[in-house]
This record gives sequence, structure tokens and C-alpha cells, in this order.
Amino acid sequence: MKLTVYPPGFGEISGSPFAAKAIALMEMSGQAYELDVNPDPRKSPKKKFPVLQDGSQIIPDSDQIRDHLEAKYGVDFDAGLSAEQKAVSRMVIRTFEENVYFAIMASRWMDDDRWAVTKEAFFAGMPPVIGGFISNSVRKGVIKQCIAQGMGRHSEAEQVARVAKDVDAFATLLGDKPFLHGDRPTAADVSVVPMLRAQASFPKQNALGDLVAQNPALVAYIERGKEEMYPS
Ligand SMILES: N[C@@H](CCC(=O)N[C@@H](CS)C(=O)NCC(=O)O)C(=O)O
Repeated sequence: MKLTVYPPGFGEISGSPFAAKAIALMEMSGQAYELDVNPDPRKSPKKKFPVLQDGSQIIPDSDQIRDHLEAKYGVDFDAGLSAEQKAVSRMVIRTFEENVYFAIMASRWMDDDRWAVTKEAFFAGMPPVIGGFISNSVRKGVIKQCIAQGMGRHSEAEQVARVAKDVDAFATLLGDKPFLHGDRPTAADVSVVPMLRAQASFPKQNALGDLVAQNPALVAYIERGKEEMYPS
């Protein structure tokens, strides 16, 4: 199998939390795969990465990659969980992927000062003219999505306040357990760890990152997640 993802960024295995999630899914599946690193998603089926290629099958979207690994290879990312734990998992995944994610994007891509840092991290290796064209076109698309989804219409203070409630709720659910549902990472952790790491890793004026950095349990959780779920 071949997994296409964005390059590393901000010290993370990929600058994209969804790509980091897909890498963790592949690692935890125990299946052989190769990584294909590509900064330009415009030709991918949904104009986004990650994308998995398995023989002639092309699977875009991390959720569908999970479904594919479970259906074709018998992997169970929620092995041993009760129906209620699986339901909590689904809600947690949606909270981080459909709400927190957009605040991370708005923070990285909308504010001009932080955009300069994002651009340098994600596009610095590209030739200047084509790189400038691609980065501006991707930026435009990301801003459009943040506005359409709604997060990008809020002030930064409002965005951070909304995410703070989500992060606090997750910290409450996590409690003093190593992972959301016990000693081993399950599907929720595979989604949440990359999102919290994406929050924490941005190097400049990072109120979203402070929400993680100020909570020692979450700092320990994202380190544990990196150790257990990412390639060594
Ligand atoms: N629902 C998708 C989301 C993937 C996604 O949003 N990828 C972002 C990077 S984190 C992307 O490729 N954005 C490029 C764009 O929207 O132009 C998944 O789970 O894989």
C-alpha cells in the first residue's frame, strides 16, 4: 500500500493532523505500506490528503482509510470496547475533526503573521514562482473552508474559547487513564493525539497550543500517543 501525506511540519511527522492520523492508522494496522510525501493535494480525488492506494483501489479520507483497513484486513481499531465506548469515541472524533480542526486551520492560515510561519514550514522547499502560486491557491481554499464551516467567522478569542471547552471536555473524559478508553490507544486517540499535537506544535502566538501546554495530563497524553502510535 502507498499512503500519500503532506511533508513533516512544526516538528511533527506530518504538518497535517489528518495525515498524521492516517500514518498512525497504518502503523497500528500492522500492514506493510510506503509513505509518499507530497505538498500539493490539487490532483488527489478530494483535493485533500491523506490518500491511500491499495493495488488499484484509491481511498481518500482518513475515515475511509480506517474503514478500508477494518473491512479488508480485519483490523479493529476499537477492539474490546463496549457499544457505549465506541459511541463516545465517534462523538470525540467528530468534535476534534469537525470543530477543533477548523480552529487550527483558521489560526495557521488566516492570520497574516502566522501564515508567514505556515508558508515557510509547508512550502519553503518549492521553487519560488510555482511555490508561491501553489501556496496562495491552497491558502485561498483553506480560508474559504474555514469561512464556510463557520469557525473562520469568529474572532480568534471566540475560536480559542470554543476549543477550550472541547479540550477541557476531552481532558475530563481522559481523566488519569493513559488513553481515552484504557491502557491502549483506540480510534479516538488516533484522531485526537494528532489534533492536540497540531495545536501544541505551532511555534508562534499560539493560544490554541497553550490550552494543551497548560494541562500536564494532556502534555503527557500527546507524548504517550506519539510513542505508541507513530513510527519510531
Ligand atoms: N476528512 C478528511 C480531511 C482531510 C483534510 O482536511 N486534509 C487537509 C490537510 S489537514 C487538506 O488536504 N487540505 C487541503 C485543502 O483543503 O486544500 C480526512 O479525514 O482525511
